[in-house]
Amino acid sequence: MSSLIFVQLLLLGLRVISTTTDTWRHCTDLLPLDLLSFVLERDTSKLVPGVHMKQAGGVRGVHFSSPHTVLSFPSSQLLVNCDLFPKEFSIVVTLKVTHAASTVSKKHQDLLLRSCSELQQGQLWFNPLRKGLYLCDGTAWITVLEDHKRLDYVSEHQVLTTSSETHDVEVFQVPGMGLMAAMAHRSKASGSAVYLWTHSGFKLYQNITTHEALVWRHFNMGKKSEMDFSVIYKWSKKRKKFVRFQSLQTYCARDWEAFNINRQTYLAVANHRQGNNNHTIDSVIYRWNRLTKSFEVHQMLPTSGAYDWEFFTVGPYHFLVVANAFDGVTTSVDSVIYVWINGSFQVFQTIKTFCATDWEMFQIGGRVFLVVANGHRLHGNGPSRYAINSTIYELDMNGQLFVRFQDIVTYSAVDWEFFSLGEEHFLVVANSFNGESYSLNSILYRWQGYEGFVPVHWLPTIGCSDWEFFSFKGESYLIYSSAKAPLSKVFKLKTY
Ligand SMILES: [Ca+2]
Ligand SMILES: [Ca+2]
Ligand SMILES: [Ca+2]
Repeated sequence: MSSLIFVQLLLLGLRVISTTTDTWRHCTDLLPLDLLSFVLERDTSKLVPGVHMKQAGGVRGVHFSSPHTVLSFPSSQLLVNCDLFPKEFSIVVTLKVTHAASTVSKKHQDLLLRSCSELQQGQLWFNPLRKGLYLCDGTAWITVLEDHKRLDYVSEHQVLTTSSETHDVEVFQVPGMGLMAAMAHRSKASGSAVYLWTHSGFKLYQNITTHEALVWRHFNMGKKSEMDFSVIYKWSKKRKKFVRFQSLQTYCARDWEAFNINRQTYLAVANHRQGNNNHTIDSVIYRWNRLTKSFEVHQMLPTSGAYDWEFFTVGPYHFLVVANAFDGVTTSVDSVIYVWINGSFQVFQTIKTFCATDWEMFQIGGRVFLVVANGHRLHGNGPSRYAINSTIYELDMNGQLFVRFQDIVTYSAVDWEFFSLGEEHFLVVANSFNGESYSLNSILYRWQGYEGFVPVHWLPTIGCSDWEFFSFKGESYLIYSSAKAPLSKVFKLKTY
């Protein structure tokens, strides 16, 4: 292993929290030290066995082919006038790893991991595959530094046959039960269903026979009549089932968003359409009344073919953004971001969207982003365009406005899902239709800072209607539902 590593520089920068014990002193405020200078002779022609000087790309480095005892030196040379090893320290290592090193099999790596014995005690080992630095304590390699897990590839984990096509999937935890998925199925005959996560994947747990049902805080699909009801289901701890809780009048409800402001619970419903063509109607914010134990109308907000509500909080501010899809003539309509002021939502900003179907808010570092899924461009009786931009906006903290950050071409996008794996951030888009086919790729994008989101994986889907990310026992998954086939697929995100 060590023969494959070309060490260029090894520095020990000591930065220590000052602590004093009675007589034993921790080493503190030490200057950065060049560790290599302690083991290398100034005259490079007199190097100890197993050590060679190397030149690569104009940089000189040291090549260790085997550890040798003459390379050790007493710690008192480093830690002067103090007794205890520093509580905090950083080691800066610059390594040149040959191609062969990065292709060492994992099995070989594990063998090396196990070979820590008393002989190696105190030795550091850099593993280029795991990008980790380890210290042998005499029996095992203890992690000093290890890189966060990264997405390697995506594998199919489960193909779940469902009773019918599915509009929406929601994954959530139920205490005492585990991970569950609620799916809004299209067929009225079979209704919607709740699935429970098992070691082999999701298994049917409960059918919700009430057609066009809503599971509380989790999902809903509306009915295509002028007036309809959405039903709130509540998890019954005693019966271990979702039970009917409250019915609310809705108009082709497309989405429910539950949120809390000042310890009050609210529900926002996206009323899509009244009758066959009236899209400019009110959507409703409900508030939970603790006394009557029911949801009551709190505020009505005008919407145009509303598809989605997204609630989010930035510092002390609460925002609610609606995805407006259609006003009866065109899909080029304003979607509206509201901000909570004195107990109600007021317009904060309007953004032009094209059949907006989903808003997703996410944060990277201290930055706040909003991404919209644009479905298609349509005006009057003209043709529809499905390959259009969906746009990521960033909140400009100074200007206090969301500004365009990145355009991404999507194909009748119906959902964006943001998730993080270790230090990496991803967006996956549900592309549903390209004008000819429902069989097309959903694309996984990785955050690359200045470059924005860059496509990294193409996942074949059929009539994709929704993506959800979830984690279970340290493993990460993505599930998608299909509006065109009676199946859902679970993908496992393989990391290294
Ligand atoms: Ca929503
Ligand atoms: Ca979404
Ligand atoms: Ca989703």
